[in-house]
Amino acid sequence: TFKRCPPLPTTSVIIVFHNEAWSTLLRTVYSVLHTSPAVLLKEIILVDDASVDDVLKDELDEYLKRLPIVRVVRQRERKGLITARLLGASVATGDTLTFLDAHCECFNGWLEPLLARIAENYTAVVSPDITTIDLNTFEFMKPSPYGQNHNRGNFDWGLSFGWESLPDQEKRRRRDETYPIRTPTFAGGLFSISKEYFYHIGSYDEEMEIWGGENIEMSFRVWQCGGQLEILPCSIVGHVFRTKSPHTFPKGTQVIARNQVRLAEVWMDNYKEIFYRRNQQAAQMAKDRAFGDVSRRVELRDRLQCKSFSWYLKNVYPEVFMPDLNPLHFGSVKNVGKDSCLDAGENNEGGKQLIMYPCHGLGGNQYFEYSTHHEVRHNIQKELCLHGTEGTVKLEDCQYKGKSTSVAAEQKWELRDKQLFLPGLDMCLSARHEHPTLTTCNPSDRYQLWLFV
Ligand code: UD2
Ligand code: MN
Repeated sequence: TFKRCPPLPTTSVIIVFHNEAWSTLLRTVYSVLHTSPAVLLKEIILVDDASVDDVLKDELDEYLKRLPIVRVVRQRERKGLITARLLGASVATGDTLTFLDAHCECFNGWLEPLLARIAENYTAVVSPDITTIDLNTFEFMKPSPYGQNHNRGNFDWGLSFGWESLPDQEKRRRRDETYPIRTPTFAGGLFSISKEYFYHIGSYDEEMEIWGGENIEMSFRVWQCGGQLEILPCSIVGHVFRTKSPHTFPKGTQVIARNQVRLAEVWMDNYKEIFYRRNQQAAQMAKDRAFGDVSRRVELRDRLQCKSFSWYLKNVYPEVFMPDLNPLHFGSVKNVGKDSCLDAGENNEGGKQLIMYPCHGLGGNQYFEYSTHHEVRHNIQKELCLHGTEGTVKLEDCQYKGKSTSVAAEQKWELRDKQLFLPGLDMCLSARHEHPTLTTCNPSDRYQLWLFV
């Protein structure tokens, strides 16, 4: 077949910001101007989400008079990046929309691959390969020669976004280094989409507030409703990744959980329960129906005849780890003698001892499941199991990984009159010391009694 070069669509670059530093904001703007062919760049729209920094008001307007292709629109009230992006989109005149965070640097040649892919496939929602701008030196990490260790986006059952390397199946599917990478989720800040398709597919949930969750919502929605989410390795943009959020949350950080509940209610079917078990705050909101009205989003899902969440898992993210839909017990594991809870401790990705910590009832590091295979699993980002050896107890990768594997003796616990008994070693879990340990079973020792609460 003979393929013709498609004419590339134009784009409106939309950059939302709240109290962004002048230097990083202008660096983003100039990098777009210096790298985008004039015929493709319709405009740059800066959306001010009610910044309070004075320089971002008159001084910015004054400065931008010299760059007529750049305009500023302002959201009067601080409502967050989701409605700010919607405001930007509503005034955009390009064929496509290209969203960027306000602390990026576009690398030479970044734009054309994004637009070419949309020209080829109207339903493709495409992200550049995002490289790091150093948080301290603001140095742009030059991309390694194309084709090395690409990452794609995933999510965990706490509904946080994460990166992972490509599974073998995806590596095999890509015929060469220019090939789009299919990604289960995207980071959400840097992407291009046909403007018409953006609205067709439901733009954003405009009742989501401030920050968070909208990228996972859009990821599920695009895939379930017939689109494709891709990372294009030939397009490179740098981004300043921060270690903690610099934003204020006028209504508190529970808006993040609220955004997540909204997306879980609309897109995740029964799988939402897996999330709720891991986030008690979200579970409570769902129970009290304190997440606003989602009926219009449900209507959208019906109207577009979107597929189920189980279709998404099976076809888009078959590598996902699937916790039990119905574990025997779940929640926090409270020790009777110590009146505190089993806790994974900070950043325990396996290999570390656990701690005892006051029960906070939020899930997270204190979330455990007693699986149908009698493991005690801590499984939010990874499948970690309570692993007992002579003396110490740690979290380790679960040995049981499905059909052709079996549960290791070190990870198989019996719940016996509130004792967590490890038959393989004939010992019981105890909270008598700083870290949970294994000791000789003694049913009258209250430090050996545990409750799932
Ligand atoms: C990531 C995304 C970000 C967004 C977020 C989840 C990338 C590289 N970044 O976090 O785009 O999808 O996940 O919600 O994909 N902002 C406002 N109003 C606010 C808060 C933020 O306008 O109330 C602006 C902010 O100035 C920035 C953009 O929104 O330009 C994204 O915020 P961020 O940079 O703090 O998010 P990030 O990169 O941690
Ligand atoms: Mn950012």
